[in-house]
Amino acid sequence: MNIGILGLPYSGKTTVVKYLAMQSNAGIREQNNALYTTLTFPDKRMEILKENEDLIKTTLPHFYIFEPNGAVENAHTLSRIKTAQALFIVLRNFPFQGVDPEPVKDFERINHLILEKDRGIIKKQIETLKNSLLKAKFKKDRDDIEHTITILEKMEEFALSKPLRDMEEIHVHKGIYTGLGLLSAYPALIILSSSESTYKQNNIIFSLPHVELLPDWELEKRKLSKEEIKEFSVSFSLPEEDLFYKLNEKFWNAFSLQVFYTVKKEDTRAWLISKGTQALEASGVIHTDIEKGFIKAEIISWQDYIKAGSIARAKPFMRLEDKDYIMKDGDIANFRFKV
Ligand SMILES: Nc1nc2c(ncn2[C@@H]2O[C@H](COP(=O)(O)OP(=O)(O)O)[C@@H](O)[C@H]2O)c(=O)[nH]1
Ligand SMILES: [Mg+2]
Repeated sequence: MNIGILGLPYSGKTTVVKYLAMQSNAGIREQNNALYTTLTFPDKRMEILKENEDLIKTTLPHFYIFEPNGAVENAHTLSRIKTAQALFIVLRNFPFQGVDPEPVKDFERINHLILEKDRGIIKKQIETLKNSLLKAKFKKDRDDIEHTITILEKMEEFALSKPLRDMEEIHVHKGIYTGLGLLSAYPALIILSSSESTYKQNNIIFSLPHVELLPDWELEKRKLSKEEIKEFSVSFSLPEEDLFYKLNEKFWNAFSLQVFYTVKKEDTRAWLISKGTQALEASGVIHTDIEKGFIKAEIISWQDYIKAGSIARAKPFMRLEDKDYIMKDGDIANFRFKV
């Protein structure tokens, strides 16, 4: 999954990229005028599985993070960020060159820029479609185009006042908004980038989920001794523990994601799916052949696994589920299929 980093210039985006890279023990790459890194989260359930089942190799989901180099409204930035499936919106909450932070105002500015851009894209697309309507020979094609125009007109109106992600049933039109790169529809999480002087100073409310982090401080911390960290933390009322866990807590709900596990000694994996995904689609995340030949899903819920303490002892709790079973977070799955 790709996550694009969006924010005003000097809001701390690159610092966030470095911070996420450090947390995930990943490198940073610069290519095509963008910075790239990989984000992974510690997974307590995987730790438990590893211990209980004596696993040799485990794999967690990777999130590909990229920061296009350029201003939000810049065409390059927008065409690049369009390829993301979700956004981190970085807001400056540290004084920079004598300028006090105004994260709420910055957020409004970003929203405004994105909405304006979205309306422009929609308008242009409606024009294009109206032209092709004149040329379409078959009724079926004309109906399809007219249907899309109706949706776009609704979007255009909605985007006059609110981001498209607030529109009812917007997920149904995912093909449209990702195709056109209508960023106000993309799921987003705010990273409030704070410093020692602003951390937890004000209770800021946003219309999106947000997490307050100390990216610069935590990068600095790596260079300090335990005593220095302690001294600094006390004098500036900063948390001694790393705040990365907060991102982990917010992330999954903000993007409506969860995992299921497939357990094999040599190769145990956590697979990324959206909340509400059915067993059939989940099986296809592993391999399309499994989806094509799907028979049943053998499911052990995470709660049952914990009660039993091992896969072997959890066998009596195993349920056989059909294609339309809605996967639960942490399910341990084995899909029966024919080739
Ligand atoms: N005090 C402080 N400075 C920061 C913080 N994050 C970034 N900076 C500084 O702000 C400037 C811009 O940061 P950068 O990450 O390059 O921002 P970008 O332009 O959004 O990528 C740099 O000089 C950083 O060192 C922070 O949390 N606290
Ligand atoms: Mg940068």
